[in-house]
Amino acid sequence: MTYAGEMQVVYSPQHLLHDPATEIESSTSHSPFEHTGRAETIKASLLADPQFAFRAPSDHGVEPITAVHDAGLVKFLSEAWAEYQQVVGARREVVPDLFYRHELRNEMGDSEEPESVVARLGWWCFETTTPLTEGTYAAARAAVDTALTATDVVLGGERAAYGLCRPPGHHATRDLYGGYCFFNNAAIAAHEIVARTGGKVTVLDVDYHHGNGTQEIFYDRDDVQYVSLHGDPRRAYPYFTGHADETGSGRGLGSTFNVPLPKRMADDAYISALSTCAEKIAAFKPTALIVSLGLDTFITDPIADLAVTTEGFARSGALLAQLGLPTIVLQEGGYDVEALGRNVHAWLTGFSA
Ligand code: OKP
Ligand code: ZN
Repeated sequence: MTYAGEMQVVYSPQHLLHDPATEIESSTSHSPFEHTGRAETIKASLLADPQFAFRAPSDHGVEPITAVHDAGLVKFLSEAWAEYQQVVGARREVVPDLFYRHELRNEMGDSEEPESVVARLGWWCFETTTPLTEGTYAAARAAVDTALTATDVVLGGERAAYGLCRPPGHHATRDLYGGYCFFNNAAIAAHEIVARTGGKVTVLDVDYHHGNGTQEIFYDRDDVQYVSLHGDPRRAYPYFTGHADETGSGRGLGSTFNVPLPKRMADDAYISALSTCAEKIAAFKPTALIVSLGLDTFITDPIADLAVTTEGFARSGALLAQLGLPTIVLQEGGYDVEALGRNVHAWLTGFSA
């Protein structure tokens, strides 16, 4: 049976393979905010509504990933956990001890990728909250396949599709993983659309945290617009990017648009900021829209400080549907797990109504 307004949802149980028990954050080790229960509660919420039709992702191989990321990052993530077990010892989670910073080699030129797995962790990762576990690589590959399968659905003519990506992607840069992200699912999908269709694409990032990775990947390009509204980096992770004066470089000048938001911003002010973003998107005239959907702007999110409600999410979806663009919605953050399924459902239902 099909329903009017039915939306395809791409989901894979492979995300369960990325299952860290601890995260090192705020100088403590605690149970991770980004855990398997997040995707499972979203799955349950959408499965309960016959308007959503589930399908599994198909294998798209590694090439769409290396079109966006350094092949060395992919190779490292595919082998690091196992190598660490041999070289350092049996560990459930693998986390870097040190990070390569260019200033270590001021006046000496850059070094090459080191050999030691300990050193390579610090070469490819930028922070401590993103542990590698035994199944992390398989899960991260499945998240990319999820994004690319949702992309296939929309390129095949559907108005919209939702990819239940986990782990998320928007903090992963061309060369670095971190911020709970390994491969940049949204950037890989955006590049794939440009490569396959020649059309321009917008990535609209509504996660509470600035998508530094997506911004970095497309910063000098004029065929992919990056628009983000997020907690002001003066107080919010990832701190070093997301300021309003970051607008792109070279050919890409003007195709990055950042809207830093103040603490406790609630629905009306948030929707007004979102409609400014919608105007920027309309002016760019993309052929498709990718939404990096983070629900951590929610009023009771444990790691953020905005005050958007479930109703605000429904209004957000409805506002963006008015752009009339083929739209791929990809899951990013959202850590109030009790409300997460309801909030994703509200956003997607608002879009489809
Ligand atoms: C990933 B996504 C703040 C914890 C920060 C990393 C946050 C990654 C967010 N106390 N840890 O953008 O939702
Ligand atoms: Zn986030």
